[in-house]
Amino acid sequence: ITMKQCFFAVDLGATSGRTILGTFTSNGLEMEEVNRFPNRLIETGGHFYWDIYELYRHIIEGLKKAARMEDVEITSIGIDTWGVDFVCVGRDGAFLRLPYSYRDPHTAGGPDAFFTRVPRKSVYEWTGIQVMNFNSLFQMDTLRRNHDSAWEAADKLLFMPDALSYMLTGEMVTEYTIASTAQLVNARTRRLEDSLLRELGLTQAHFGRFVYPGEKVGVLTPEVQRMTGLGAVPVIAVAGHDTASAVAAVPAMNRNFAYLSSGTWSLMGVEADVPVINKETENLNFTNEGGVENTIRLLKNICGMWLLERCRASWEETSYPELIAEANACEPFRSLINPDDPLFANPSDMEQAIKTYCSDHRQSIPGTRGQIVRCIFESLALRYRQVLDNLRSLSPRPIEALHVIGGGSRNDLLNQWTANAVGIPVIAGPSEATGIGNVMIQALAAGTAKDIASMRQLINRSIPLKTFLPEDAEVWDAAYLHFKQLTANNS
Ligand code: LRH
Repeated sequence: ITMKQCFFAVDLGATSGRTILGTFTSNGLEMEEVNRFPNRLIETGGHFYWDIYELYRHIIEGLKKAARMEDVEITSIGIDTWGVDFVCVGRDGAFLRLPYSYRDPHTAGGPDAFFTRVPRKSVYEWTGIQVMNFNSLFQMDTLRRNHDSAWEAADKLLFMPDALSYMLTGEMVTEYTIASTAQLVNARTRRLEDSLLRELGLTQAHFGRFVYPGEKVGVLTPEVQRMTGLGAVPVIAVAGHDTASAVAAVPAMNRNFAYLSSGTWSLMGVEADVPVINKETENLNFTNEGGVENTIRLLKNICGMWLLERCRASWEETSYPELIAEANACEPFRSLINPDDPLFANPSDMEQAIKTYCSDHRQSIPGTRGQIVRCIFESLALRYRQVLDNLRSLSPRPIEALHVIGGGSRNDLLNQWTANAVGIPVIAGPSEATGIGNVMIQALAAGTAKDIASMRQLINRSIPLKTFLPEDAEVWDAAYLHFKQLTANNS
């Protein structure tokens, strides 16, 4: 048999994870899922954690399965995860506690506490990162203020993708994209910002070797080799931040586009060559995250499918097609929410939180499942318009199309409503953009691929995409006016 040269991508989101084999053939890029597993918040003792050991076990299972495939040769492995969370590592190299989840409320008020010591303006000028309670900067400062025992004993801090790469290789790195979204990187020097580290009582020595996407972390430890049946396969630091990996895989033929990476979060933005840090981006609270090939992702976090994921959990995980059909059958624009209202950050009952919001804002209260889902989708589409309008004035380039990528791009109804709301064509797919971006960086590292632009064209040719053209402009314009009133005073 001829062996297929495969790249093994580990892609972990806040609600699910998967491992994928990617390979280049004459037909373009082929992706095959190896295993898929849930990722859950664990609530105990008043806190929310992630089970990193369970995630590691699933990765080992995936590697074992891939090792047994007869025609597969694994060239390298790359890991990307959701942003901002990290593990404290002790002097003996062991993890000190399960990592806190960014949904843990302990960071409430964290930014303001930090800004009493360092002006908000300086923090934004250095990092260009959107201020959110859960940014690692504020998580770390919260642990410091609380004299958290794991924090006080920590010798090293490893972000999620780097921590998992460490479990596989024994090597500690700090990868640029994941450190950037943490709000610890200076957007211009592209290194950890010492003035911020100092305020946290840290130095560069508290972090692993600083690497950029495409650099090698190390090779599988003898322990992992024994468990999986693989050899000394290299682990590559891909774009460790899932959003950076996803945006690398936008199948755009030119650069006049905006993207919407649609998963638990909706990340909407444009690609820039240099950070866009000014009064306007600061006031609108836009972020400048470090991306691949020296690009900057000028974007905004929008609460995304989290709203629906949480409702679904209390609806016995009713299938998406069923919920979408129910929403489609309901009356339009009956009630709207601001998806980014703090009420929705981590409520114990999402359905109730949506009802409460509607009642507080003197609107009809959605009663049925379809009404709830319709309210979520219409509100998201209108929020996308609001953010895209802002982006138009901030973007260095014209925006001619919106690329929707990630799991949420499979939702035809929401894609159509998004097109209606934003008034430009929506191009949907690939739904596995994050995994594809992960594979792309590994292929670049291996020399199999030339650059991101040519890879994007290859994806465009090898993956079926769907285009949605705007309709019903008047109805959506009217709804948008209503939405703007509802969300006045929010950015
Ligand atoms: C999306 C994401 C996003 C972060 C959030 C914590 O998965 O990485 O970019 O802001 O998770």
